[in-house]
Amino acid sequence: MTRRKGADNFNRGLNADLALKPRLEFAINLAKEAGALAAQMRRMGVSIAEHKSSLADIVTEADQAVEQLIRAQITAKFPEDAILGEEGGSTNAGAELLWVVDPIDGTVNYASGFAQYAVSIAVVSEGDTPLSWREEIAVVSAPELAETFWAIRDGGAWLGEQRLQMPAGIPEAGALIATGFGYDPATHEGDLGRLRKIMPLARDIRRMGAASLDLANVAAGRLDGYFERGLQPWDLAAGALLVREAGGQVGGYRNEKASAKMLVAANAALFSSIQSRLDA
Ligand code: LIP
Repeated sequence: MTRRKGADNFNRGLNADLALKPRLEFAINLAKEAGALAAQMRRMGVSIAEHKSSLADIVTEADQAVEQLIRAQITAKFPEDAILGEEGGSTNAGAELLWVVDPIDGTVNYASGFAQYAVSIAVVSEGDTPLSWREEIAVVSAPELAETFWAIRDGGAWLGEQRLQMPAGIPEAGALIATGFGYDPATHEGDLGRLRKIMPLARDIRRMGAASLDLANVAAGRLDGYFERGLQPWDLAAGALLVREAGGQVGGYRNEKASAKMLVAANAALFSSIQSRLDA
């Protein structure tokens, strides 16, 4: 019964575009396989391979190995598609469909031994930046939380076989809101100033360190909202579709799209309140 239910959910979760159906099933299985590799490498002990924008901005051997696995499998299965990944840049630019990959989102959590990290894979069309693309498929898989979120445009957002639908309104006790801070200490004063503006809306704040899981938790109704400046395209691509397909809104500052400049995700009421306060 479970298998039939799962298959029904899967088919119900597909939109009309049949080019996406094989990519969705493939992406879900690939994200789970990649997550298992990340978890296995951590059990064996991983080291920091390099530092990027600052001493705090790390890349582990697992980030590199997991992205290599993901790239190799996408290229083998869908050689006509393009890939944009956190560690390997972009390939096959100009293709109709672009895979946007964060091999381990929440790298600092991963390196520190926390379970809050995820493999984030999205397929987008019509552009190669968050300001131009349209998200088609999303998978966020957290191996050590045993949760895989997925979505397809116009086909809903799902946690495994459970359809996700965000609650409306702002809780009377205040909203549970997540945020994050960049690796560059020079940005912290501004980030804290924006947090100060949002705090009157919140019952409490969470800083969990993985944007894709913050967005997945908004889609699942565990968080009421999330905002963060400085996100990379691969941090937000999959999670943004999860939130929209669960009935939420994703954007940047008022009348702007989500980008490194700002991302805001919440239901309509809280989304508007957060944007108003950020503009103040
Ligand atoms: C992380 C994001 C997180 C942000 C961190 C970092 P990474 O991505 O998921 O929301 O606060 O600064 O950018 O580097 O772990 O892929």
